[in-house]
Amino acid sequence: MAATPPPTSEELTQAANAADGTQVEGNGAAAEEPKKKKKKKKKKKKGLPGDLIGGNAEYVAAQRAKQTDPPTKPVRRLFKNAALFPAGELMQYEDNGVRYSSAEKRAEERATREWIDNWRLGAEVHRQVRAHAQKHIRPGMLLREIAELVENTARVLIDENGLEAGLGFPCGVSVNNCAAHYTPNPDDEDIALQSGDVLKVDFGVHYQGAIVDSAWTWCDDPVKQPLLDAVRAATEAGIKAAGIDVRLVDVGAAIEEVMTSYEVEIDGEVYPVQPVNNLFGHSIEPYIIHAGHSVPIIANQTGVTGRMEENMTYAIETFGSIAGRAHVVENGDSSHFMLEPHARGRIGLKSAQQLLNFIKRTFNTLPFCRRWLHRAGQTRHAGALSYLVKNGFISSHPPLLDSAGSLVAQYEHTILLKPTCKEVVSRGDDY
Ligand code: HZT
Ligand code: MN
Ligand code: MN
Repeated sequence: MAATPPPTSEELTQAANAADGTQVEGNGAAAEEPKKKKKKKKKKKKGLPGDLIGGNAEYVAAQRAKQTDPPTKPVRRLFKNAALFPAGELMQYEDNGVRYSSAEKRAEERATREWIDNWRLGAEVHRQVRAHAQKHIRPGMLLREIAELVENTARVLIDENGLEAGLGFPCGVSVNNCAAHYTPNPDDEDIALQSGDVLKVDFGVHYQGAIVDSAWTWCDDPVKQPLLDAVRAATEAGIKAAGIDVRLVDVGAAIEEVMTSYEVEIDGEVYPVQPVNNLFGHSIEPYIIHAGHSVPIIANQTGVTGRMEENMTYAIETFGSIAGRAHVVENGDSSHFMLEPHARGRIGLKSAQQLLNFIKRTFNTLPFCRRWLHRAGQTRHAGALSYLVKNGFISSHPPLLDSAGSLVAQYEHTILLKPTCKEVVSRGDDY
């Protein structure tokens, strides 16, 4: 067999977003310029990844240019049809292109095409929302304002519609030694972002249950930039290591190796960057943010067995810590809550039964926060909610804190292990 060099990730993505007559036929690009050349040639290019790919790069740029500033247009309506939603970054598996050029695998992928489009739409919304947030976040803003800026923009761009389309989970705005799962509660004291803070913005959007979960770290202090660089590089290493049949422990090892190759010098003190040893990435299933498989971020995580699987979606997220224990504990009032779908039994409190009914109708199994209950008119939910948590109908997810004085950074992407190639669906030009 001729040894054709396998395409690089960049070539793959370019191929996917390349101007290609087969991709834009009878759709957006054609709509852009009225048909001058009628039926030029109806060649079915047997290109890779064939008909599985998103719209071409020029078309995508042109549709993005139609968004307003601030963004107000639902992203879905910027694109002529779902097949033209932009692809994420396509990465070949480490198999010398066997899956990539397999007709059987391409056929399997075609069967999941609609799901891939759902993720691509959520990802494009995520990119546009975070670009807007990144332009506006500055010291002095309240964490509540940041979370609401993100969530309000995301609601509009995903064209929120009941459980069909909406937010995937509350926008986390966790600062410094808080690694994750802080979002303001309705009655929380206001906290302003300060210069030098290490802020993790972690939010999700979903379309028909396909949740895009992605996060970045904001910090305006250049001295701490190596911490952010370390975690971003570690997340990239995890993405690169990920693949069908790859052992989860090997993903953790790749992440730890890269993360620990960095150090940060602050005031003459040198701090090694350490992965937080009890945080994980996770598999994602429709309407389920944590579907049961955990992706370690250290080499020798206890209890981790098993491999990544074909057609599964994973959130690859890493957390790096300096000047602390690199270990988080649950601390403080919860802001993140989720229905326990299998909980059974009698509810002996009428207000709790009513709140549970509301939660099932409104969020189903998607995580929610107290601010979202409040804005939906459930302003006096505190007693009923704590009853539901105490009795196992609702799980609570408190803020996750490393030791006082530590600084934690996070980067996260959602990736699809498609039959022919992996897609870093939430990839943007920012991270
Ligand atoms: C749980 C509850 C929520 C999932 C990860 C995560 C934000 O830490 C196994 C691995 C929202 C998300 C989650 F309300 N968590 N990603 N983005 N949080 S997790 C987890 O609980 S369980 C990771
Ligand atoms: Mn997340
Ligand atoms: Mn996650």
